[in-house]
Amino acid sequence: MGYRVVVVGATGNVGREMLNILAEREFPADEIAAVASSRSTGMDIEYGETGKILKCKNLEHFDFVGWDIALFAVGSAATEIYAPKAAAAGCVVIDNSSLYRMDPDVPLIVPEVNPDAIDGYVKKNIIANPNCSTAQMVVALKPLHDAATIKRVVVSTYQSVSGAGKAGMDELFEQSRNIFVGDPAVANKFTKQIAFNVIPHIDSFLDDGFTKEEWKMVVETKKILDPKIKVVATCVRVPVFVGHSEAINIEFEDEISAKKAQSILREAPGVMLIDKREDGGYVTPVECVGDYATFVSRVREDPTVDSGLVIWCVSDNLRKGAALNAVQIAELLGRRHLKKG
Ligand code: 11C
Repeated sequence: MGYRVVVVGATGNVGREMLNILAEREFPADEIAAVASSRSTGMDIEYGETGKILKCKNLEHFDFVGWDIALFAVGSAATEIYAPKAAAAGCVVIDNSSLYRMDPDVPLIVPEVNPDAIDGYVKKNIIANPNCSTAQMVVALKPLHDAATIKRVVVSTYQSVSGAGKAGMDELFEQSRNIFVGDPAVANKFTKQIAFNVIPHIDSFLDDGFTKEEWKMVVETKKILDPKIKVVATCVRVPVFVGHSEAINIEFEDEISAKKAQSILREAPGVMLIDKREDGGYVTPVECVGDYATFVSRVREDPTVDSGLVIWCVSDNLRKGAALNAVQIAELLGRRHLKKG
């Protein structure tokens, strides 16, 4: 006997990837429901490449009773209404929004980093999935933290437009086309032109001058990996469709050489080290699309601190940054708590 699984937000970028990944990994599901807002009711949705078509159901009227797991990929406003309903109906919610991430009664999980924290899900029947830029960073940092204890992280991100949903991808496409044909590059989704440009602003501004995206990288890293680690981030939107990149400066308590770090990262779960120190011997976002790994390249020692490294980290933000991590959480939940068969 398998699970009855709901994907909420099944027509969005992340929801579709959730369905693809559930199918790819042959998640032991007896039944899958694709659920979205009323606009999409009745729409045909592919269950990965299985050839199976799911008819989209209306979230407003969906009854979560009898369903085991719901993967939520909708905004915080809809999550706030429907996630507690699903959880109260006995369906465990794995939520991709930022709503519950910092709730002390909700575990925030990256399975390669803090799998044991999942046991806390029983308090609310909800598990949070981190922000995409945090997820890939903590996968890369975890093995290095275990080896030499990280004190401080300075990260600059290069985030793709798919992080802002389909509207972000459409805006990059439209603006690029308009610029080529001499039409105005109108900005709607982003605050400035994104085509052939970079924008140092993701999510809303906070009183201290940081953005919420930057704040999330700080607090989520502390919750998932270690509250003692200091993090400062600059998050930047770049004209890339899929794949977030990060330049990460890491300061350690203990000595760690670049060579040692490379050998640790080579063996680390979820990490793929591609670091040839030659032309093209590193990973760029277009190469990570559709992959599961968090890629690490350009590992080198930082000569400006006593013990420090600089790394380049790239991952598919819709996969490890969202849908894959959510499905891995569902797999972990199944192994530890919701055993079937
Ligand atoms: C972006 N990281 O690239 C964001 C998207 O808190 O889950 C995900 C926002 C979040 O725009």
